[in-house]
Amino acid sequence: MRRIRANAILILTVAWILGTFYYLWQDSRPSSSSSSSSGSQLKNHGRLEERTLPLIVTRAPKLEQQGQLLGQFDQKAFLSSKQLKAGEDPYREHAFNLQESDRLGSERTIRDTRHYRCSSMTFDPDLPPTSIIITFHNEARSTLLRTIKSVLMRSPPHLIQEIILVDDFSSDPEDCRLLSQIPKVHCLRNERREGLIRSRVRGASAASASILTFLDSHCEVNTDWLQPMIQRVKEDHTRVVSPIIDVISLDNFAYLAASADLRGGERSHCFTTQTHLFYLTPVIAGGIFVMDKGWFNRLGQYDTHMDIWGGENFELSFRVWMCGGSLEILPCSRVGHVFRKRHPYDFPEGNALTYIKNTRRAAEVWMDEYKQYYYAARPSAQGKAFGSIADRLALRRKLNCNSFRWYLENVYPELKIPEQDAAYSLLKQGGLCLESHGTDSLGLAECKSTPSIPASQVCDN
Ligand code: LR7
Ligand code: MN
Repeated sequence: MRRIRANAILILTVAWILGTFYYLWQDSRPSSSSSSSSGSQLKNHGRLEERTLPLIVTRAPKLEQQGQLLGQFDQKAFLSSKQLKAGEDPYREHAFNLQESDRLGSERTIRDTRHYRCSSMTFDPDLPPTSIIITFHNEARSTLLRTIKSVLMRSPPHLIQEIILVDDFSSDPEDCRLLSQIPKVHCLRNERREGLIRSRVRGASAASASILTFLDSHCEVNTDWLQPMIQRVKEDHTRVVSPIIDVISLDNFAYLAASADLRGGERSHCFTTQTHLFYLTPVIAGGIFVMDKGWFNRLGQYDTHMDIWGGENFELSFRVWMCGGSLEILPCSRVGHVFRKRHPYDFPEGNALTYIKNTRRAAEVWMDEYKQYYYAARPSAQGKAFGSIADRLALRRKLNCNSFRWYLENVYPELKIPEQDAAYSLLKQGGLCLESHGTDSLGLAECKSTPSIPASQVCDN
């Protein structure tokens, strides 16, 4: 009798140990370094942790599929005819390590950086297709081709209506011509340098799908990046949605997961709708987003008097919110981007003047009496030319948009005003701030000031 009892206890103990192991294994399966055990219930808490799937990678398509992906396009010839010469500085031309990028070739597997629960999301079977718009000026061939191939490889084919490249008067017209040989890819070449803002408007006008997707020319999209964004825009065409932007190292091209808490402007609201999780954000980084084409046009596309680079993301962000739309970041959508420390291309009017012109236009049209904080943060902008804004003011009246005060009170109540650094924090892109480097250059750098919102407030409603 005693022996039976001892056996029973032994069996129960073993079962309990096995059960505990199984439970722990289940819970930590996708996790490499989970710090909290309570916050993992995405459905209950709406909070994402940095849990990733180290063993599951996004697979490259098999060789036979590649032929179909690229059609007549000869990628070997395309890449090999323009490689770094021995002894050349690999950073000189593109402000990233070209040698490393070329070494990677036209594609690679990358880690699926999403929260593991994202992989069980479901989407409408009848999502509408999108036109992908990529503008580029003297982009490296290997990064540009990886951007295009990642889209073709990691998107459901029926969702890609076309990829529209806009070659912003790059030195070598062959890039544009050759890439057009890839099925679904069209390339429009500007006859003069226009800058990314007018180039995007040109691409958007040529798009035949009802949904527009903008990408920089040195990105790699990750697993199932597109469906969450198209789903949200399909449900409400006034939503403008962005992915979480992962970092591709400019030195070794490692693909690094960004924190799921990183969002434009520090807005701290996170919501779940059954399975679809999103953050509202006051500002988007600006390069990677999905927007309904009709809504893009109705809202006035972009301010086409802005040149080359900069400021258009603030202008678009203010306009979307103030004129009846919303901005979201979707943590289940991930896209990698090569962040650089300097611009590798020239600004015909100079870097600083161009940036001031663009941001002055945004401030003058949209910021009302709060533009004083912009000028306080950037005194050198006073008196600099910014052209006529009559058309944009007329657009604002026609669309009957809300005031900037409304935007601050309703979209960004966390922003402290009128502190001296208020405008400074308005000019932030995620964790990056605008900084001046010397007299004639502006760039994005890690913010020196700490954000005004404590991290603990992030996304725990
Ligand atoms: O004259 C130009 N013509 C162009 O077509 C200058 C640039 N470009 C292209 C360029 O090839 C690239 O594809 O425009 C794109 C953006 O230029 P980058 O990559 O040199 O600059 P960036 O990465 O700093 O760009 C960020 O800020 C810009 C401000 O105008 C735009 O909003 C970009 O879209 C934006 N990029 C992103 O948001 C990507 C994610 C970064 C984050 C967070
Ligand atoms: Mn970029």
